[in-house]
Amino acid sequence: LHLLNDLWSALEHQEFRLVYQPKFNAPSGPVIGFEALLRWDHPQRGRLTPDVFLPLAEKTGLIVPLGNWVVDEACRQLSEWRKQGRLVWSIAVNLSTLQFEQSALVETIIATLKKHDVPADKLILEVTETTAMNNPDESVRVLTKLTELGVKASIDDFGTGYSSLLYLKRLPASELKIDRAFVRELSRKGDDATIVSAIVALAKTLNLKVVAEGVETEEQRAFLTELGCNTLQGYLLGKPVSAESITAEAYIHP
Ligand code: G
Ligand code: G
Ligand code: MN
Ligand code: NA
Repeated sequence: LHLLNDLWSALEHQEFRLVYQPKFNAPSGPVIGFEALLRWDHPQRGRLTPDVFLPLAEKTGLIVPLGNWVVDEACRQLSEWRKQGRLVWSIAVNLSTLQFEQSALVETIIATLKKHDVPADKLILEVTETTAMNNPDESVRVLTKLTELGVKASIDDFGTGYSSLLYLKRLPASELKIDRAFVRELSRKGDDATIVSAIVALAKTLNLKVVAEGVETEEQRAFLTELGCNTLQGYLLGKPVSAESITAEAYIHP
């Protein structure tokens, strides 16, 4: 398809953008940071979401330079916010499997933090459970290096992969993100509530924070808080928006 040709030039032509979705302390606490989410402003097709082009980027290897651009741009934006006094905010970026497994990852992250003068503990790397468990020994090794520097790791889409609890215990992550699938149909009686409780109990045992994503209703917000989730993210609380509109909206917190 043409999309494949366009993909290669898109990075050079600066067609990629990041939007930012806020993360809040449960149940209604301050914004603690943002997740950066990639968009492609295609000159003919308009704004494209990652499901349309990320699989192509993975297959062609473009994901490595593109992923490096995401980390760079997110850190640049965070340093801008820090200059405006938003010193508590963290920034989370999603890493694809190929990006996570590139040999230069640790060096690239260190160089990017330094370039933008961002403290390591304000950067969260979101790695899906599936990525983390693809080569678990290597994941433990890489995440240990990164967390020793202060960088935080988040296990994304948790509950959709096949985690070895033995490895999960050894992974130096700081949070689990419960997949949206368990939040979507959450009700006080159903299985999903039991699953969320079990994930929260597991996280507590492993000393991990729990993030619930995909929070769309007040009922979900209240129940997820009751179940012990620490952090909430979802359309109810804030959609992904441009950096400009975050500055304008001014989520004001010390
Ligand atoms: O933003 P949206 O909800 O459309 O994201 C769809 C999927 O794309 C999610 O699984 C999300 O984690 C992933 N995604 C969004 N931005 C990035 C990115 O910068 N890098 C990688 N690897 N995945 C991303
Ligand atoms: O896999 P990951 O958690 O990185 O996916 C993030 C994706 O989820 C983003 O593309 C974002 O647009 C989407 N998202 C965030 N909050 C909600 C929500 O409340 N409902 C739905 N349907 N999607 C959401
Ligand atoms: Mn994510
Ligand atoms: Na997720």
